[in-house]
Amino acid sequence: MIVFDKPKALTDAPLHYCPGCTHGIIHRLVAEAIDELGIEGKTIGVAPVGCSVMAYDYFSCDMVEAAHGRAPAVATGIKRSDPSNIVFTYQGDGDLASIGTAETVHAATRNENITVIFVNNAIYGMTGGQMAPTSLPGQVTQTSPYGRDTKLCGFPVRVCEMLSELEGPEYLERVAVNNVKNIKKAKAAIKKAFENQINGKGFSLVEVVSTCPTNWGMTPKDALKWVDDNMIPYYPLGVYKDRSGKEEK
Ligand SMILES: Cc1ncc(C[n+]2csc(CCOP(=O)(O)OP(=O)(O)O)c2C)c(N)n1
Ligand code: SF4
Repeated sequence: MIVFDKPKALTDAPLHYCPGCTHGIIHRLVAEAIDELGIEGKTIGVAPVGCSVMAYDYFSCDMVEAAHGRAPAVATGIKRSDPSNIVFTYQGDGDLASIGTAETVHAATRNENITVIFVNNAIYGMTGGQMAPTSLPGQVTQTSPYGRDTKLCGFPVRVCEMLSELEGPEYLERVAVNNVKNIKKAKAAIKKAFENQINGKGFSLVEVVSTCPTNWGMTPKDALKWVDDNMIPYYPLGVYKDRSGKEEK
């Protein structure tokens, strides 16, 4: 009897992520939601530029590759051309909160009926660990070797808080995947973000606080602790907007 298996919405391709990187966990949660909601045949994902650029090899649904940061605009086109499609984007923080800020804000304010999975690991992973808009004050990166100086580089962008000021979006929640309890909450949030789209409710974004042990210069275990000690205090978990559920932080 098989008690644990790969979700059907993931292909058999081995993931290329570094040891301890939580992109893989987030892929799995998205795939489980697709399986459980029975939407694989009509789901289209939009892959970003970043470490998860090859998401098109990992999800077994149809996938489209967007130019860096443009995934919400591409998803808008796919969804509007045939609203029976279930469309999700999967984006890192460099992709969504830096080069793609405009697309993110405008898709949210239009309340586009899409699902956005936003992976915040506080750094540019793929290109070798440069400072991201989400890098923490004082965080050492390749481009802030003495730590992020907020006088020089400004403060980190808190995407859920920023978007919650807009009237448009239906649902914004920040979750983490650094322990079992958080993974279970992340799964529920991701599933809800897809359910909202199925029910025609509109723009649903789940920010997942993630790890990059390679560019943080840590062991996988220390990276999970760093999420608790540094990321979550700066990026508090919770629901930031839920227009139908009326549950707001
Ligand atoms: C137009 C354009 N500008 C810059 C790049 C270089 N680039 C590739 S990935 C990336 C950052 C990705 O970081 P993030 O979105 O945080 O994802 P991660 O790799 O951390 O998962 C950058 C700047 C590019 N590919 N295209
Ligand atoms: S560089 Fe960072 S984000 Fe990219 S796969 Fe490795 S650990 Fe994950």
